[in-house]
Amino acid sequence: MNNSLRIGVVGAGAMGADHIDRINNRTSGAVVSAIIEPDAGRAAQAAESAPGAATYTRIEDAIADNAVDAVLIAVPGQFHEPVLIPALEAKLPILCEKPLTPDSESSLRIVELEQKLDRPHIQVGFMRRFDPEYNNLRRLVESGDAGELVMIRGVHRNPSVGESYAESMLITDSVVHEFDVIPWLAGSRVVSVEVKYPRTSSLAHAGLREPILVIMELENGVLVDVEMNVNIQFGYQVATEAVFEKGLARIGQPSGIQQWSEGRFFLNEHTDFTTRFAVAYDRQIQAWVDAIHDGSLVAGPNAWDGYQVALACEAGVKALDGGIIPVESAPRPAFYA
Ligand code: ISE
Repeated sequence: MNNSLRIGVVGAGAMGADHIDRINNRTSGAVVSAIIEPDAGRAAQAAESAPGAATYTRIEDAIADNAVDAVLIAVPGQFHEPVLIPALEAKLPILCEKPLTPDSESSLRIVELEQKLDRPHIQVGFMRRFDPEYNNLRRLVESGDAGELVMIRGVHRNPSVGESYAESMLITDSVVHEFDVIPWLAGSRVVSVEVKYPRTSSLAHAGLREPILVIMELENGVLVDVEMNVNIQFGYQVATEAVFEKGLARIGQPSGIQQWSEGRFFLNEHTDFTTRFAVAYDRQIQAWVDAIHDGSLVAGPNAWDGYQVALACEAGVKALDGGIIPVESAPRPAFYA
């Protein structure tokens, strides 16, 4: 492999276009060599921002042409498996946007297929693990300086969502991130999920009962609550308070220039996830590219983590109808140690 890793980006929607820009303009050691996108208009538009990249409608053709050294999958989750399979069969390193696949059965199929290779090849795009504040909080948990972690209180707030955002997406599209990052922070897996409903926001469209409060119990006894709110209007906010035996830690608070003007005090808040997690996205892709260059191939959440998240999401979707739903899993195979 030469110094410039040739990446094929599958899907040239908003996320794919964002990754193409990131790879070509803010990542060292990599270039977008192919755009795989069935929509001709989108493909042409994306190609303009990726000089020299070939366009394909099928991943199989890019592989057959030997046009890619690695694959970044940014199509919607229901289309991941048909891309993951040929990419794995070609033994290519893969970064797959979340979720790995939409359900645990298909995620398990991917995990089983991947285990036929010599080592993990799939990194899942849970970018929060690359956010500097999450990194600091994890270091605090691991250090034990504040004593044992006892509880995690989280908020995940989006300004608004479109009519196509179905109720199950509160879990599968949004809380999916907490199902990855919380076990990683706390060093323990989710064993049960419960959902509670406060008053429903009148701003939620018909058929969407939200906000919700998601309660997770971790295997080590840490209790977690997450307010999931997709119509908060004022901006985008993902914040966490960790309660330790000897104190608290908070991340995700608004920061930056403080401004006093016309009898008011201002501190800007984010308006969407692309700015809130801009640094995390850049660091995630750079870490992945570096891992491919050094042969470790994966520098973050792997396919087993993606499978664990799929199991938690299934429990979460069931919990939308009430009850405390257990999350059961086989132990992590040594392959993913
Ligand atoms: C979106 O798909 C994301 O992944 C964002 O990080 C999340 O905050 C949002 O709720 C999802 O819809």
